[in-house]
Amino acid sequence: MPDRFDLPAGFRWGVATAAYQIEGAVDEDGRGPSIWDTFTARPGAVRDGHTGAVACDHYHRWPEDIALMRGLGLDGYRFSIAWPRVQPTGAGPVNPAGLAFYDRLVDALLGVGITPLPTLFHWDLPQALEDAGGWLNRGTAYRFAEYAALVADRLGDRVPAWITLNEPFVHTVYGYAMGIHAPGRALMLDALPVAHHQLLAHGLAASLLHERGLDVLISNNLTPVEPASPSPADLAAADAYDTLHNRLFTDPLLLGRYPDLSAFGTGPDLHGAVRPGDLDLITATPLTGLGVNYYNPTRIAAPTAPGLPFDLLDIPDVPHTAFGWPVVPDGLRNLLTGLRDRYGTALPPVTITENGCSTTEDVDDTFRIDYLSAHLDALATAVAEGVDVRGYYTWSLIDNFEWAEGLFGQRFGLVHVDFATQRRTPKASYAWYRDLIAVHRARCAKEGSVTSP
Ligand code: IFM
Repeated sequence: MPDRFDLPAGFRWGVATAAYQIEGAVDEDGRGPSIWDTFTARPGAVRDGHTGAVACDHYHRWPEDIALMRGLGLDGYRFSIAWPRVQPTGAGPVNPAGLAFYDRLVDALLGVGITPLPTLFHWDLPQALEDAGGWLNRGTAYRFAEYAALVADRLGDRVPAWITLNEPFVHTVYGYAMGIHAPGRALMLDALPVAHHQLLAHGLAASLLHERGLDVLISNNLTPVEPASPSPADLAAADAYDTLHNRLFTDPLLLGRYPDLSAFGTGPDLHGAVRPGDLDLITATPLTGLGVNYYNPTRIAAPTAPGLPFDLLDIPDVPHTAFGWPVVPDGLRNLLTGLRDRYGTALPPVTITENGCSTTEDVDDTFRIDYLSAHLDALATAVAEGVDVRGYYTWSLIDNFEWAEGLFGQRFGLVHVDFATQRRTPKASYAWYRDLIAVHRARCAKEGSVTSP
């Protein structure tokens, strides 16, 4: 069986974070309010009333965090840019102090040999845009493209590749359908236009990035779906869930059409959101890469109550993370080979833009090391089976603000953060990841020197 050391030469190693989860400094240097500032102020919305107002104080402590990344020997760092820092109301001219923060960050990363991989939207929509309808408003897609161009004009001379959106599935479902993330709208299936407007935003921004000679990716949370049994009812339910979680976003991006959404009570116009020509805009710029965020597979059964066309089940008899997510490393291999089988030559090279696990306060951090090593071995197997995967960014560099779960319960970091003192302490998985990267590189260099003339 191939293992992580068999990943190809040139494979890129990284870590990932997101602005609202680490930066803090929500009132500094002209940043405008985001939907997460509003949502976290809502009583009961976030565990223990936590907010991202300080989070990891990365806005001030970024040199220390870059030193931690340098210690890992990374190739790349995936972070997100806070739209409300750059355009406080989501429209109009740049806030120079906000953009300057990312300018300094990019230069400092490049100074230590780490390639920046920014995500333009990781859920922190400017509140002013939400007040105008948020992602239910088609105009937000056009505002996003303007923002993307402003940022690319400033950083594109040093940043070669860009991720437009992070996990539009999660933002649509948690933020607008169920209301457990910002902006806290519980619209259920009436949230479907949010999916289309995000894809439109991706397409519009991708063209502008491409015009500037930049590479474009999009990251979504994908899950292999397993039916609870081979019964026709469970198979149909699994197919419906797969359509919603995976194909709703990936089919338009790669095939230029929406999947059959009749199980969700809509045709291919997503409740009238899709206008003629939109799918051409979404696919106008071929993706340089598909960002895949993988955490766990999903087991699905036929619904036991009216409403949605599926029930979600737990996967028993496997370890579970602190979040209760089942740990199934081979799910990553299934997901990747499944993408290859479904999309064939339409599938661009894949980058794993998130993978990791939450624990509570760690002692020896063995759980995380086991999780990461098993997932990387599964990834190497998928690569050996022919899937083109170019890199792996583990979630996350440091413990951070885990959305509705707040600060303390779900720790995803290679580095522990004491949120009272902001002291960073590398965990055992930090040393493990550092050593893995070094050994993999050394092996590739040695093999290269044997085979080169
Ligand atoms: O913390 C999140 C991240 O913001 C998006 N992907 C999943 C992670 C863990 O829940």
